Amino acid sequence: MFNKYSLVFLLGLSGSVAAEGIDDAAFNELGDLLTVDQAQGRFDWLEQCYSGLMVEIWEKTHDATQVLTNSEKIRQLKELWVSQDKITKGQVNYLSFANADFTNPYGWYAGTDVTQNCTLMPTEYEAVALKTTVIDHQYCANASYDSEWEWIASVSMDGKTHASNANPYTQVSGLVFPMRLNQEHEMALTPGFQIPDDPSFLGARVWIDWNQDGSFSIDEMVFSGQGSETFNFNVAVPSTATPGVSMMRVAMDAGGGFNNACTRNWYGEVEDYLVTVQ
Ligand SMILES: [Ca+2]
Repeated sequence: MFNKYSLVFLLGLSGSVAAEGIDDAAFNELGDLLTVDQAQGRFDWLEQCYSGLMVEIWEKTHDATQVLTNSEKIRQLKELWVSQDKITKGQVNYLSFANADFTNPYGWYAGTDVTQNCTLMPTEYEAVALKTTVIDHQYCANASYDSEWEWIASVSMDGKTHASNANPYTQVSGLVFPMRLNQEHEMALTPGFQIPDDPSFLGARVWIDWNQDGSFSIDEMVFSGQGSETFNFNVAVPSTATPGVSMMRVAMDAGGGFNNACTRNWYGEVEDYLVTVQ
């Protein structure tokens, strides 16, 4: 199913199970599918927050008798996983963390941007996989000019929910919505308001890159609505959709919003999610 989604090796930091024992379902459950940008951010975040762990990984995967500085060891890992060549090909490697049985009971994910605060990894977690990015194109940037008064509070599909605070733009990692060809999926978008007693009227839109060409075309807009309350609707996956991992963009804009997924929103939020189509 995930042809570009390979488990290159298990780091075996505390005797992990063999790679063959991990099926696609477990992968999907683990989530943590990153874009190229996020994978680069993951490396930089780990270098900043967990440099000791990175050195440990170098020592477990190299001839540890070599005398090198820690920064050189980390540089070598970067050259292996995040080289310019890999960035160009859209196939950057990144570490994913979970406990030894590949579950993520705390819902903890390593950062995906060096500006994110360091967070404490649950003690029983370890680096369980070196993954390869699955989205090999960059989508057009979008964000709101102002997310102070209105924002996207939550996005749900088939009961799986991502809730968040106000931001102009969020690339959501650590959660993937599974979709199936020719099937309908129930979605709910809930707006957040600075003054809940006086909610704004806003436009909400959703696009999914069904053909995985890296752009959200107008016929890939799967929802458009206006209101002040939760938007409930179904999305049908077209039979022509390309199976694999793709991107879904959600936008809410009290300025009304735009059918063009790349036009910058005024008052609200834009969120991008990964979906898998099977
Ligand atoms: Ca497209």
